[in-house]
Amino acid sequence: MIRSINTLLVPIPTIRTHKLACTVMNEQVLVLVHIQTEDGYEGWGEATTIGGLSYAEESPHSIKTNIDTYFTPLLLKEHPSSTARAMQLLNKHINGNRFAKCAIETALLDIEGKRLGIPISELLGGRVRDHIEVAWTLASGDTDTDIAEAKQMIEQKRHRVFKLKIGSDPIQNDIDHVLTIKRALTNYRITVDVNQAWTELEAMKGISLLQAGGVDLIEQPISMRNPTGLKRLKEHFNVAIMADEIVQDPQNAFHLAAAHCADVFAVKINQAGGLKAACLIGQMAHLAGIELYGGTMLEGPIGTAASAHVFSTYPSLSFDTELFGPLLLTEDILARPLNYNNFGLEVPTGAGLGIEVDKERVYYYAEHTDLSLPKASPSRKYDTDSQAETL
Ligand code: MUC
Ligand code: MG
Repeated sequence: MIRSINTLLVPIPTIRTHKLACTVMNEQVLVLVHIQTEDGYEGWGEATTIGGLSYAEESPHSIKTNIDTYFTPLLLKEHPSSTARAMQLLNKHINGNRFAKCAIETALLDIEGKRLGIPISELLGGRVRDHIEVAWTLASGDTDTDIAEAKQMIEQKRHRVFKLKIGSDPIQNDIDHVLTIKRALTNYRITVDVNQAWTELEAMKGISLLQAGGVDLIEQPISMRNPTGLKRLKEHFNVAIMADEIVQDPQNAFHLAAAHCADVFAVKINQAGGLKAACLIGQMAHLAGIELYGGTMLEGPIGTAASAHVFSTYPSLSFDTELFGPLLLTEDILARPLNYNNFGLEVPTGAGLGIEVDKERVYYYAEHTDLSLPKASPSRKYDTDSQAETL
């Protein structure tokens, strides 16, 4: 039986400025859920998002408020006897709130795995890989700094796939930036993430230049509200077009997969609404012949470990992952860090998430930081509603 559910906001500075089309980050606010049971088990989950409300519809503050006000009383009143029943209860009584649901499900699966003595990957159907390749995102905002950073990562055998965040500058400047980096790293896979910043017409121009320059993958170039535009781009270009923000819960992913709106799906556990939902999306995409990529909301080690368990079960993961979130942070919250080596991450093998959270440190950070005012300032230069379209 669940005894307590605590939701903690833990702000951690990033190792450098991280610039996306929708926000500029100098810290990441981890949203952590800590569940304890009457019989002495405890589990952890994470619902971290990017840039307050600039990326998704749930913010760190709304996630905490909604868990404390709605999720916790419901779970403590009904006492569901398993993770599956708990999620069914939450889905029946609570609309949306996929990030919050993901954190609760992760913590409950962590407990279930510990109780049974098996890793979460095995509760999700079983892993088919123990090591997953991890891309690094170059987003310092400066081309030379990005090239130096990439070369250092290659030398350290940390990463050999690089994703560039573009979309906040004029298209030609972005293209020059990307192609300069591609020329400096000719033998390495270079991808770009536009985070919805282009119109379809801008995307036609931008992608043709990126394709000609040898870029390997284009992520979410246009609004998430324009699925048929994404399909048109996918059909027009040979370079792989990846859907990210547009891939949300399994039902919406089903429609996207059935309509073949993209070559690749980036799956994120929070965006999907949980670990089982993320597994379902992966299986569905695979059946529809869509390639898979393991995405991140720049979570810390808890969400990253949970994601690794999910991605370890995918029948194929041909575009690898970007589970580098913990490496972007100046502080760790685990007693022993996740094991990054040989250009990737080892999927933890211990019971549950297979990690040990440094509880004292996490509670100390949560209690000693003033988070009364959001720090990120949204800066979208486009209006997603103007391109609205229903699937
Ligand atoms: C996104 O849009 O994919 C992933 C890497 C990164 O730098 O930002 C995230 C979000
Ligand atoms: Mg993306």
